[in-house]
Amino acid sequence: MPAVAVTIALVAWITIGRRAAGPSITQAPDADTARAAAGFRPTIEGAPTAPGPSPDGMVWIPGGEFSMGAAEPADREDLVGMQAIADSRPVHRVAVDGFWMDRTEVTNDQFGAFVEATRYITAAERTPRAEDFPGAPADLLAAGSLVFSPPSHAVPLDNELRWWTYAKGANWRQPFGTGSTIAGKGAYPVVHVAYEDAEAYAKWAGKRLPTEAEWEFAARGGLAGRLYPWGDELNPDARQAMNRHDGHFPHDDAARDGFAGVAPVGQFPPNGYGLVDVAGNVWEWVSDWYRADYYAELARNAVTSNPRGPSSSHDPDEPDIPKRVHRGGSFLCTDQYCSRYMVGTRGKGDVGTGTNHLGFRLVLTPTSRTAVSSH
Ligand SMILES: [Ca+2]
Repeated sequence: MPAVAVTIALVAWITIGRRAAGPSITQAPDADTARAAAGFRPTIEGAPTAPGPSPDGMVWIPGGEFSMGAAEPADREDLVGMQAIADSRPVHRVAVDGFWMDRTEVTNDQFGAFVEATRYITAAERTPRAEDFPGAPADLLAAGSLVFSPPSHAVPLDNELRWWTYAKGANWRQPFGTGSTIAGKGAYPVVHVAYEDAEAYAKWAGKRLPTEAEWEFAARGGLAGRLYPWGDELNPDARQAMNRHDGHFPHDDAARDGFAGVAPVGQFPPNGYGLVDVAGNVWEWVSDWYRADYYAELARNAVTSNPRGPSSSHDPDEPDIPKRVHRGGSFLCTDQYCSRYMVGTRGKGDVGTGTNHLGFRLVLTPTSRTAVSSH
């Protein structure tokens, strides 16, 4: 297999994440007892009042102390799933300072303003260099990105390349490849952003990517130990609460949540802090390096204050690929394959790679407030 193809295959595996929990996750009759047994204790919120008016498009996250991570699901049938979210355990106690967070994922309109102001060129728009892929045929060295391209029929779920394609010309402006467009999609989350692209946008905006702990504290919305940002029911009150893959994965998305594929931001109710789409729609970059054993390290502390992630990346499955953490799941997550829209679970990805289900949102700490521009 040519180097580029190998890279694409690896990237696909990384980006999609390994399959997660099983078909149904049930709560014990006494959910509070089950949560306590799993190590969850109540969230203790910090500063409930923001130290000033919230910047446009941001909401105040009070910070405080909370239990971070995911319990082992009660349904043990899917052992692959259990293993896949083992990196979200043990549940451990973390404290974070208060901060503002973007209410939505960064949109195409917002990213477009950044590109217009800076002429920034994203990683997916750059032609791969031959020296980085020795031996690769020249025609494979084309700028592009990974696009979800579902088959027309059911397929075994053991090879992600059955539904991921490296599409030439795919980038944030052309999310499905050469000839596609984001016209009329300004309110959709920007996708096909590598980590460096998200950092470049953050620098321009005077903000930063959240740490993984900040992201989870914010996404939990003040609740403790719940499966989802809104509670424990996948479809509370028989309504869809997020944009996910809703049908038989990967070929049939019934779109009962209203969307097959990515949705404009903010189509579902906000969580307790006013954040939308912290479950589903698109994955979100956070600033922590990924290590599968990081939570075990933190669990040695009674409480860890403002953790910023390990000093380097290490994924035992692919130790040579530097990865940072993804959070929140995407429109491709389903209880049949990757249920990591569950708020305590983690994703991971090669820092150099975006896809059409990966975006980001930013945060701002009060001490950095003066750095915020008027974008
Ligand atoms: Ca959907």
